[in-house]
Amino acid sequence: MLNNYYISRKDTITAISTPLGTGAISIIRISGKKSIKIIKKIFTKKKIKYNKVNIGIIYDKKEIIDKVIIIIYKKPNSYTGENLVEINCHGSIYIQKKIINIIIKNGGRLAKNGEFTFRAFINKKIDLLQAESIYDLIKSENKIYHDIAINNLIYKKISNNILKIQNNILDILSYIEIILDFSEEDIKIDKKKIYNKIIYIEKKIKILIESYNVNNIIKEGLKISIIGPVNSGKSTLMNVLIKEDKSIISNIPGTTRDIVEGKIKIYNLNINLFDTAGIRKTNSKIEKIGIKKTFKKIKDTNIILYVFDILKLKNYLKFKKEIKKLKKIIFKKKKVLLIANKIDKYNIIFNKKKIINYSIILISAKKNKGIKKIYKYLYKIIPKKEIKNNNFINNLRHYEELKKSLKYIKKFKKDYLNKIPYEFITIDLKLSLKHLYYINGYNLTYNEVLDNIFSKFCIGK
Ligand SMILES: Nc1nc2c(ncn2[C@@H]2O[C@H](COP(=O)(O)OP(=O)(O)OP(=O)(O)O)[C@@H](O)[C@H]2O)c(=O)[nH]1
Ligand SMILES: [Mg+2]
Repeated sequence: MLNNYYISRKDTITAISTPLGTGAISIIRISGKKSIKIIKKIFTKKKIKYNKVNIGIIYDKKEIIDKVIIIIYKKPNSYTGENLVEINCHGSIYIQKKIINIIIKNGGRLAKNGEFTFRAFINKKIDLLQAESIYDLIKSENKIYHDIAINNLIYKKISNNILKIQNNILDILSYIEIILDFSEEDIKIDKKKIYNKIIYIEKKIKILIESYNVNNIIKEGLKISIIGPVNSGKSTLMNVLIKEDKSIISNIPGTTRDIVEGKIKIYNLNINLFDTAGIRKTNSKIEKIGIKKTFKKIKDTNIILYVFDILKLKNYLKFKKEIKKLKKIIFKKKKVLLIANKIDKYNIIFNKKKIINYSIILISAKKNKGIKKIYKYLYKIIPKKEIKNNNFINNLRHYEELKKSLKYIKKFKKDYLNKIPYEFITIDLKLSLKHLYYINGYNLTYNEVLDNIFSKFCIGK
């Protein structure tokens, strides 16, 4: 149901902006046209200075309610972009409620959830991404979440990216408009210029979409599955990596059944390792369950460490075929590192660095040889730059909108290359733009999306 923030945006709103309860002080806000008039009615001081601290008494008719400090921010230089009053009163619940009641009696209305921030957005003080990051900031409980919110709110990293893409789409649209206004003979159409812009837009959107992964990695840690045939040394490797004797090791094939978890840190990033049941055909009911668990786990991981006996490389062509098959049924699009284990046991020379696009390294888990190469590989694939700059999409809603935007850009590109007349294909360009507007809120008419976003906030924000 719509909260109708938009319809009632001319009202003067008020709310307690600090948590409701007893505290040393409490802050009450009033925003809107009548806010200054209301405060003048209930506050003793005749001469109130703007943007300065004013100390005085709040009265209800003749009854003294509290000695307070008020600050008046004149529009547009306030949080909401409207005339805004902040009352710092003592934090008794009685005082807080009383002051709110007096304000309402004098023409204010109780604000709805997030209505102050909604006004900031509608008055163009902040864009939608910033509004959402204010919510994230309030909710942030640790440094990571705090940093992400600050980056969107203060540095506007994602906002700026989105804006750039939008401007490029607008460029193409206006160029096409000119083309349509004139006949083709009258102007020289720079087809290359349009095409380059399309490619640029597509690339930029794709980068943003992919960056959503970084968000998951930072929040949930990097998930790595150690998989491979039975007895290949997966559990041995796991224990070496976590420097702990956690997973049971034995020369009996099919030792590991339940998934064993271990944690390490690389580049200050949490890495969750999962030692899994070796994959083979088996009649054991329990082992079968273990193998099923392995397959399920793989789906949920970012990286696969595929451990196998180096002996397998003796018959390279056969092994390559095996990997091809694994790629099709298990690896799919995941990042995979091939790990040939037990170099201490078998003397096999192998010089290739890759097998069908997968990096391969040679180690001995038992003798702790070559383990550094695994760390090196992991370090290399961690998106360090994005993590360092906190430059990534962290909101599922934005991610979904970007995917929609990309879909239309792709469609436009295809039709453009197929020389379908401009007047028929600009619609896709406009749709692509529309979904980007849904992210930063530009040119957005009031709708349920906005309602959902702001109603998540608490009252008083
Ligand atoms: N020589 C040698 N033996 C190893 C090496 N790594 C593991 N092994 C031995 O290989 C056997 C199997 O090791 P595990 O780590 O249990 O192998 P796994 O892949 O976890 O086996 P499952 O859990 O049964 O699938 C054990 O006897 C290990 O000591 C290695 O680098 N060199
Ligand atoms: Mg094992």
